[in-house]
Amino acid sequence: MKILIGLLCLSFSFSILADTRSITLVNYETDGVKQWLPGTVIVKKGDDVEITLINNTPSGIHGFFIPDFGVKKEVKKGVKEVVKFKADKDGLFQMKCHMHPAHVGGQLLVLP
Ligand SMILES: [Cu+2]
Repeated sequence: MKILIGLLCLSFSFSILADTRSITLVNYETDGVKQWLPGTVIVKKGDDVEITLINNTPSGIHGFFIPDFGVKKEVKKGVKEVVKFKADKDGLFQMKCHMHPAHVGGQLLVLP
């Protein structure tokens, strides 16, 4: 009986883990061009998404903003930040720095 309960708990844990997508993005700067890399994040609709952000640019603080999911975080150089959200709609969505518009662009693809 204990083995059966253990197996049930184990399979339940795996089912939770299967729905969580974790990824780390690093902000690099080359010749004045700043980019969160990888620049495209792909998840599935319904996933719990956890993105760790590391700012490695010499120019200092930059933002990470996904307007369609209400994600907005300022990331200081050398300070790791984590954002979490539920990918509750499918489509292609913009990721960008909200502090210095028109740079640090990227995209979030949520598969149906
Ligand atoms: Cu910026």
